[in-house]
Amino acid sequence: MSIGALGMLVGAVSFAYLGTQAPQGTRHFYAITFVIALIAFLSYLVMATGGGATLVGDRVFYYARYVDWVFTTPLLLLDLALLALARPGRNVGLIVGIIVLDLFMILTGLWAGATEGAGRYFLWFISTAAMVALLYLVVTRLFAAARTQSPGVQQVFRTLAILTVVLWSLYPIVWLLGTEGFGTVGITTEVALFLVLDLSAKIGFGFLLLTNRQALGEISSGGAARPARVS
Ligand code: RET
Repeated sequence: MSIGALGMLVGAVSFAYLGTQAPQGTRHFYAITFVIALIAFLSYLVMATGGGATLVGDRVFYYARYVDWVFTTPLLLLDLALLALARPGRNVGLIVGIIVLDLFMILTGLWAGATEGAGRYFLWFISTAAMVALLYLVVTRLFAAARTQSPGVQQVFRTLAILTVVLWSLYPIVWLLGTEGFGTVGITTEVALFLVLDLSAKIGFGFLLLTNRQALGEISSGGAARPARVS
């Protein structure tokens, strides 16, 4: 957990620094991604110091993860949506829809993790169904919208969206294998796996986005080929 806290801190500080050199009109990407890393840092710090966990039956349940995820996953999706949509204001319905599915996924996941009996697998299934629906929206609607953006933006969007689909799909699998699920792997392995996923999905994602000055520069110069309107 202290490795997680350190990794997130390095990310947050780097994103804040990169933000001081943000191309005009792209500051919001730096701000959102900085806040993601900061929230994750605080969550890992709490867990590293022995907090954010409780006993469910005879297993230790780290609810601090879910507090982190409930704030950071909508922000990650917002980064993706703002990248894909040339006119986010015209697609508020789509953005809200994706975020509502995401919150539903995290909250039913939290409920599953806090449940002792076999009913937790049903909640896991509901949560995973919401994840599939939200990733489907990302792959269909956001990909379509991104096609109207400049080549650099399209490229970085595609990379980040694929990274998101792949990494996010691994979370329910780790959950099932770990102590909340079948207990195939112990708590140490579970913590390590979530750590790698969290660092890749937040800090890896952030670096790929924020160091791509060419794509961000195209946004700042209004480089969209055609304003997107998907509905
Ligand atoms: C849970 C368990 C129940 C089923 C599903 C889950 C999905 C979690 C996801 C988390 C993503 C977190 C990220 C964090 C920050 O980087 C809650 C594990 C579907 C997709 C990306």
